[in-house]
Amino acid sequence: MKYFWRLFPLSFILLMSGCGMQNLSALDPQGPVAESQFSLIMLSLYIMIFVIVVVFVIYVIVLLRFRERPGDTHIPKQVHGNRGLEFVWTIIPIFLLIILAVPNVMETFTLADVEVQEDEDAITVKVTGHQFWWEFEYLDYDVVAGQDLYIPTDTRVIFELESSDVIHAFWVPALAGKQDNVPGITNDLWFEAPNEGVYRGKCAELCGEGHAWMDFRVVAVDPDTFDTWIANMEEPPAQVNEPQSEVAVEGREVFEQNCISCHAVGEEGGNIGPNLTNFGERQNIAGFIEYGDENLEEWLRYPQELKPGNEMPGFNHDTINDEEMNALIEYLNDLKVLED
Ligand code: HEC
Ligand SMILES: [Cu+2]
Repeated sequence: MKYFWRLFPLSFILLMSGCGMQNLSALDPQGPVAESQFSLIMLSLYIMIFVIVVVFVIYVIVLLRFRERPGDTHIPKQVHGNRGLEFVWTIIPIFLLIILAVPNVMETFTLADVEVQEDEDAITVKVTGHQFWWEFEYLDYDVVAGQDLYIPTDTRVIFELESSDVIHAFWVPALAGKQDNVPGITNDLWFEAPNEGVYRGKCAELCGEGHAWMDFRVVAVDPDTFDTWIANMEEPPAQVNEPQSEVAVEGREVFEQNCISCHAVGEEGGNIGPNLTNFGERQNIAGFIEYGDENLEEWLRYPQELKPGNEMPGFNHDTINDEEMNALIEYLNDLKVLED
């Protein structure tokens, strides 16, 4: 007990900071899907609070009124049962369950019916879960992106969820509930983001060693910016195709020798790892490491220590020396499609 009280403030703070974490909360719903799911959560919560209050009030009354008092030897009258009471405590829960079930079932069917959501402006994105990163293929365009999901605001985005290996789950708490990515099956989901901003997403199904770091970002931008983004991802601007500085040109060579079999930039490259066409605009490396030169070098040299079990090999000093590493990092930093 002593430890409980000592740990209490700590766990409380941890709990609260978890809730307040920017845009990673289902309790701060954005857009129609999250809002309707939130109202269902609140409906269930109110009903549960009502039940708890009623039960506790009756419990306390019974405790106080019917307890044994000193000197009182009276034995209450024995009864076999009470049909009226049993009727009441069967009917009330049935009634509460109906109040809970009707909107829940209706909303579940409405949200699951993705085809109804397909209007002219809707865009479709195929989301493939990989151990331990996310691939976003924009089916209306010729664009594949890794880790950062750019979407236009106030536009319906329909997702086709798939997996290349094990079961993952696509979850952006502020925008919608979670949905599984199952190998061999395509699951649907849709949502809409009313406001510009960054919404954090997570893999919500234990999928292996690196699962806890399988984070991604949803970047909601205004529709014009989105169009520019799409156009520039399809045909990257000069700085991506032809590195500007001498150092970056050297970096591009290092990239072509070591990385291009797994990573694409523009049209060229493999797809074992995330597409890096707009890597310079990430806020995180591999979904969870703060973006920066030192961290990037750390990732390129020791990816297995940072995210155990992921599919990227490390590059030691014999493979890529310090000078080549600096050039490579300069090249990667320049991979931007929205800003110069
Ligand atoms: C065998 C395939 C393979 C090779 C070769 C490879 N990578 Fe990777 N890389 C991956 C995979 C897979 C990931 C995703 C790791 C994860 O997050 O689980 C990744 C992730 C990354 C990331 C983080 C991407 C993001 O969106 O945040 C960067 C940056 C990166 N690699 C750069 C490089 C560079 C530079 C090279 C060459 C020096 C290289 N990689 C070579 C497979 C590879
Ligand atoms: Cu996963």
